[in-house]
Amino acid sequence: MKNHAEDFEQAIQQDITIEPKNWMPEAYRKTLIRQIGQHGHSEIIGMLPEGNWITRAPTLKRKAVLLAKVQDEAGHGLYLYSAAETLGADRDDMMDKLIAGRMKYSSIFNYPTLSWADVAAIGWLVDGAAIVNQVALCRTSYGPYARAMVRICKEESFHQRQGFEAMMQLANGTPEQKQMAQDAVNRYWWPALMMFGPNDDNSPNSAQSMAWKIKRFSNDELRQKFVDNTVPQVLQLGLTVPDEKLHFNEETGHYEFGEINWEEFFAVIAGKGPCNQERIDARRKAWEGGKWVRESAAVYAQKQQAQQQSKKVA
Ligand code: BYC
Repeated sequence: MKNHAEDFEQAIQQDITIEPKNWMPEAYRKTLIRQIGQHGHSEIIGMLPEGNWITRAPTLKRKAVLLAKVQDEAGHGLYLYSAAETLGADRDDMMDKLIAGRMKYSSIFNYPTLSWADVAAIGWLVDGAAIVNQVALCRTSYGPYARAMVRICKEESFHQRQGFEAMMQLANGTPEQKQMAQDAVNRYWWPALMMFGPNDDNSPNSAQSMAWKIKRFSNDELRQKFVDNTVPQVLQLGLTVPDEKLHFNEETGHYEFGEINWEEFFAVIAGKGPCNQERIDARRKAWEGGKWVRESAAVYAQKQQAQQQSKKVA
């Protein structure tokens, strides 16, 4: 009889998804809990910069759309936490680690939303970058993660389109509105590129995650795809990319771009970005403030269970 490790390897080679009840190497489980947990935290923390503009959206329509988008992100966080739980992770423990700075979330959400155009830029650029990464994750080797991604990607594409549409209105509006749109691109372009993680030769987790088919493409491959997709959109809006080195290479068919400020990236993921403290404080406040709700729900569930059991006995 073959051993578990061989069955696991064979499933990976044959693109058969790994399911919660299947045997898996401990390091595979840990890597997934790390990535899915961080991904869930990113969705939840990601509600904050945009949530900041719900009361100040310029029209009722924009407010309704933004409310729905922010609620979608909450839903994504919950699917992802559930997917992590299928691997034996504990939600309270993940939340404690986030608040204590022992679990990461996407660097992008540590930048402030200074104007309405930033909300449009997040929808267009940040959700746009997230889609490029997440479409690849629809084929990730762990079944519950791959299936969560399918629904998430559908919602993210709507987010991306509404962001582009909001940006288009600003770019075609008054000179002040166009300037606001350009300013948002100037501040969000590089952080959006950083979302894909460090360069391949500086990405400690990539080789193993690619071998296990958790990741299907490398950080640099996905970043390039995002740049190639997005530069024509910036040009279509009549805006510019804040990168003097950006140019199209006719031979390769790709845009070549300048060097990312890696010092800034590593400072942000080490907790030293412009809004890290504010984001964690907001999560801590929500987590502590919601304690009585979680406790009441648990007591209610226990009572319901006890009542059902006593009915069965009777
Ligand atoms: N930010 O070896 P590497 C959204 C960390 S939310 C922070 O390449 P890996 C949305 C990395 O974790 C979408 N940390 O790692 C929500 C690792 O540290 P640890 C969020 C980063 O895992 C609301 C170290 O750097 N998407 O769409 O192989 C509103 C070395 O990196 C970042 C996801 O979470 C970063 N940008 O690859 C709007 C996608 N980059 O853990 C929109 C799922 C790297 O060893 N995640 N690090 O301490 C992934 O695909 C992969 O985890 C990454 C990194 C490509 C991000």
